[in-house]
Amino acid sequence: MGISKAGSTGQEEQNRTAERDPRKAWWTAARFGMFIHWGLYALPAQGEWIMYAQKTPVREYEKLAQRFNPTEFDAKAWVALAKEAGMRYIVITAKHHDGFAMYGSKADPFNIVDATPFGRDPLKELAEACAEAGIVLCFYYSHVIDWHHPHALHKEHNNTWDYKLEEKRFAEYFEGKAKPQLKELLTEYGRVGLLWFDTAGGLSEEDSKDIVRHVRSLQPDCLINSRVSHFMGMGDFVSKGDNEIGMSGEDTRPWETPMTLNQSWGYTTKDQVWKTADSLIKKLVNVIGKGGNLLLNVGPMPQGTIPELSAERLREVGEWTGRNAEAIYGTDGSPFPVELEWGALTTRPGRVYLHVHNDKWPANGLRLGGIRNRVLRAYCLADQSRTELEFEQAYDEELELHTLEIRLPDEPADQYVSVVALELEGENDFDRTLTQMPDGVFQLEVPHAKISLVREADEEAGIPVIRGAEWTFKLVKPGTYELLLVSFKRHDQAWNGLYPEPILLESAGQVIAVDPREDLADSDSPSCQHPYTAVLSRMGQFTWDQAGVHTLTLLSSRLKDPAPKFTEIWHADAVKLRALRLVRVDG
Ligand code: H79
Repeated sequence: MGISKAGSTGQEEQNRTAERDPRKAWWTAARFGMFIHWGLYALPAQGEWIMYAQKTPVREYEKLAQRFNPTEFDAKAWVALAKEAGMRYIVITAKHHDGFAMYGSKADPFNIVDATPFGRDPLKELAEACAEAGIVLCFYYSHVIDWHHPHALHKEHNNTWDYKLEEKRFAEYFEGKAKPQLKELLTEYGRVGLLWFDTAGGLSEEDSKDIVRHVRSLQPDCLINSRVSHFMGMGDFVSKGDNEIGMSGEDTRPWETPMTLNQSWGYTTKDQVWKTADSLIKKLVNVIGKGGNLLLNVGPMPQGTIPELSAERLREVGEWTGRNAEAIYGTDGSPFPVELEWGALTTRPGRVYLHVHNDKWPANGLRLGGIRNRVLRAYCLADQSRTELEFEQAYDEELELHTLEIRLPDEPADQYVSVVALELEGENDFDRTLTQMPDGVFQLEVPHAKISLVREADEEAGIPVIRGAEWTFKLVKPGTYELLLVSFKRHDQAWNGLYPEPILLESAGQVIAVDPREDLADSDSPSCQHPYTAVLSRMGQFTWDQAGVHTLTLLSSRLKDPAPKFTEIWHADAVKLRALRLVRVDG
């Protein structure tokens, strides 16, 4: 019996090849970084979009600089906190959308050295502190949006209260400010690990390529994120949407999730919705288990310190990353194309690490499919005496199924997430096909389906394009399953109308057509956070009498073009169709 590879294996191969790219190796091994949003906007303390939200005239906004005097800024303390959290790189806003340079720029006097009483260059100080501590320094640079410069032009978010759109000459901004400032950043601060661009809406393909060439000519090893352009495939790695965690197998290139600790980037007194250390660790392992990086944000205060509520969370995360470093840095994501209900999985040659959520701690042992190697030893990483855990391996010839059953200790060994390390004999050998795990729910993720066009859009009639997702999967436990559609819904959207037509499901001669409802909220999903909520819709039931390979198709206009030409991250989708979850109803 064989099983088609459902499109996933090729992508994973490419991921591993990319990780071997020596330019990117430091970054893919680093896994965890600190994002810092700091600028004049820290003073009004309502986030980095305040100038735009309040249409503050440039001359007014500039007055903030006269009051910006972060005398408590201590680069070494920030770098020490990043290090303590287990973060291996820092990305700081050298210039955000407000156009204010947080370093001494000769290209534009609207900068921290020339326009504030502070007069120091925090990026210089950070560069020194980072070099000393072995942290890689990187810069965020808003290359298209600039509300201060009269000629900056974005597709959507422009300063239209001071300047007239029709009088803008983009080249004057691009050649006169953006490129010269990038040159300063790439020539006066030593090695820059990566440049983190944002919101490229409206930037032509030619200008996007020009920026990439510009960066490469100054520091060839400096990595560039995909948001340098809204044309697909540019840069060295994929930035997921803000606070978006990638799905298993979704990206063929290395990727990173930029994420907030609360619900904001720049310092704000309004937002006190903080993620707990528990949920941050679960999100971190969810990301690295899919092969991604996590870039976790802090928004320092106007006097130059990182808010204590942020710092205390990062220190708590750091205790965990310190104990579990072996299961984090330099690892690969899971070879198995499924979300694991109990947590996440990472690997390195000769090792598999099971990141088990303590609140899902399996009392009767943990069962896992797909490891073909003989397991030599199993133990909890947090257990300093490395007490060996009992385990058993089995092989089902008919199903070609390798299973491992581990007897876990009665109590979790670590805080929040406990890592079980497995030592393998020989070279890692995993079954990467889409196969049901022996325990828990089975989720068919959209990136692991073959997507095809079912019906073209009829724009006149207002009918959207319908696509089909076809999964080929190996079912291990035959029986009747409840089918749950997994969607991420944007917080500001009403459910009605998000799915414009019924969803059609078909497998083994069974057909269901249902308008998905907002039946259950999945508040426990580590891969979903504000501004999205995970929603489950009950679609009905299918029965499969036989174990083995089956196919299931899903038809919806919400299935996206698998090879789009553009990304439009500044327009986050109202709803994201993520997966179909199969829950066995008969025990
Ligand atoms: O730097 C952070 C954001 O400021 C930036 N990306 C992260 C890393 C970002 N730029 N644009 N966007 C995010 C999307 C813009 C969303 C908007 Fe709005 C919706 C702009 C206006 C309405 C969010 C809500 C910002 C202001 C109100």
